[in-house]
Amino acid sequence: MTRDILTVSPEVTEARANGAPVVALESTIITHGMPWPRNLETARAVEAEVRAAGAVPATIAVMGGRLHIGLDDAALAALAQADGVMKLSRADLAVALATGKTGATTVAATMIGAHLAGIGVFATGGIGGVHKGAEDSFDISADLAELAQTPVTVVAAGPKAILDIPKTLEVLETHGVPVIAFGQDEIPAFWSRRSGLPAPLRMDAADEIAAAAAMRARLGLPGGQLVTNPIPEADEIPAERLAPIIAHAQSEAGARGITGKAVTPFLLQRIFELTEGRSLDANIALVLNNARLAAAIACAARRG
Ligand code: PSU
Ligand code: MN
Repeated sequence: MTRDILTVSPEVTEARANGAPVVALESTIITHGMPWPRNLETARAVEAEVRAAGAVPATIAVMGGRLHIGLDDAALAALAQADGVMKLSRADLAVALATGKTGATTVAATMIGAHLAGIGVFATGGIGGVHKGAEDSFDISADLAELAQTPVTVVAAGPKAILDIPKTLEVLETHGVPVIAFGQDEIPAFWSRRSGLPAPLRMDAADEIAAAAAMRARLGLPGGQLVTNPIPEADEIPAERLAPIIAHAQSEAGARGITGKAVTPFLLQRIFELTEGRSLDANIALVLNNARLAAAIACAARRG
């Protein structure tokens, strides 16, 4: 049914046919989340990390009117350097495909692609959430509604500190999305291990996370799970150090009238500049860490 829409790479096709573990990866982090050339280096390193952990990586993107599940190195390199790539969320996916555009998938659109291809585990850096000031802007990422309806386990390093983390947790709870902290009692906050907020749920083992996803399916509950995996200690930036930098970037975004899809990329770029690149080093370390955990969950799901 989706054969005329999806282009599944030979490696992912083979893995799916053999029931081998596959981990989906998003592409917006490559095109809108990190600067060239470290975006490509990171995309390659994340794929290598998934392989080293015994799973097959499937980076997802829209190219030439098709939804690609698994990119070869040439496609990855082209995407990382392309100009004017669309940032695709649930709302944009059909338009981009129908009009032959090139687009990078956000967490929401990557979940849709993964599910269409039968992939149940996905690693990223951070998810979108409720932005600070959302009571005025109504800026709430479509990633949250996607987690409520599409059955994919998403491994992220927690909501970014540019978001309103308590409100993000409230929206997820309202929508019945399990928010699981891996190996600690507190929700991690992306660049920092701690947020000061207790996690709604805690799990300590990849096989239990895989079992929980399977149990959701048995119960007939729609939607996925959000696994928040703390950044390794050696790579974290303490929340106190980042807070004034984030506040500064946010007031600039407000003064320049940045809204909608442009907000997250603008803030990430300014925080990169204001931390002299430290935020990017941390971002890369946490994505690799998430790739390892996602691969372990995918391997456990296969055994389960
Ligand atoms: N986290 C990152 N870098 C990113 C993003 C998240 O570290 O580039 C992207 C993801 O693709 C996420 C999207 O789905 O930002 C959220 O965008 P918005 O807030 O516009 O929904
Ligand atoms: Mn938004």
